[in-house]
Amino acid sequence: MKRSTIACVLLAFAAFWVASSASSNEVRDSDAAIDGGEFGLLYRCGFGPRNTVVLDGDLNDLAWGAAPWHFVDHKTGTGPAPNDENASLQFAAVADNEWLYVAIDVTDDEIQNAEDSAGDVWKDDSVEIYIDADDGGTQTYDAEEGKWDTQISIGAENFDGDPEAPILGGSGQGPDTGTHAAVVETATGYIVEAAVPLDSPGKWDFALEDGLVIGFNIHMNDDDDGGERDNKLIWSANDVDDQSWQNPSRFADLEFVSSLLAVDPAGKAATTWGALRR
Ligand SMILES: [Ca+2]
Ligand SMILES: [Ca+2]
Ligand SMILES: [Ca+2]
Ligand SMILES: [Ca+2]
Repeated sequence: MKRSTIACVLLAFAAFWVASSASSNEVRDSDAAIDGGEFGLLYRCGFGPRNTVVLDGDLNDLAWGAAPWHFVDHKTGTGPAPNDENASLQFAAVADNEWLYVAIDVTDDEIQNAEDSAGDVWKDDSVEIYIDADDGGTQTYDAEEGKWDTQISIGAENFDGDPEAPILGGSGQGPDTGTHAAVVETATGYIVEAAVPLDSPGKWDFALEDGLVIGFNIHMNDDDDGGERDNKLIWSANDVDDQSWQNPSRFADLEFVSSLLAVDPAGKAATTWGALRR
């Protein structure tokens, strides 16, 4: 084989590798000391008193840097997009003593956030966080304290809004869960930085401990040209028919794992997550 031919073949392989690796679902453990779980089935969420996150749409919080991230590519869901630049996301979750924080870093090429609001925001650019308080996995939503199921919809209509009073939608009284959220536009899409209260009166009151499991899912709605939704991405591998909004058996799981951010001796910055038991 000529050298130029070999070079061409290598280039083709490299291009294929880059293309395929840029669009594959994966769990990114990064600096996390805890195992990140299993894509589409389990997210392992570190909890500890130092995990407090500032809701400002900036993901420079120490807790985000140490959390595992799950990357959802453009093909995963009931409405696949043409490529990751058009629609994809990565998310992470951490908890302190009061809140379950969820960060969703969305890649979206065209923002549509002015046509639909709150309960109809699934037709515009938006994300959805799902909680099944007892991991009951029932076929319909429970509306009983401790077993509560909910869908919390957060749209790009919240750009630069008040994080303590976001416009929310969702079934199972999602807007009444007490969830806060900051939503900001980025060069490649938008970021949602949300906080779901661990105590939502009448719905749930989580006492976090190692191994506590709740039902959990993340969705992304993508509208690029106005009107109806164009793409729908779904993290949970159980949700093959976009039924999470009314069927908790489609959710995956979130497991709480005790983890303290370890502070370096100078006390300036957390450098890693120590698997320190309290
Ligand atoms: Ca932040
Ligand atoms: Ca898009
Ligand atoms: Ca339930
Ligand atoms: Ca869009």
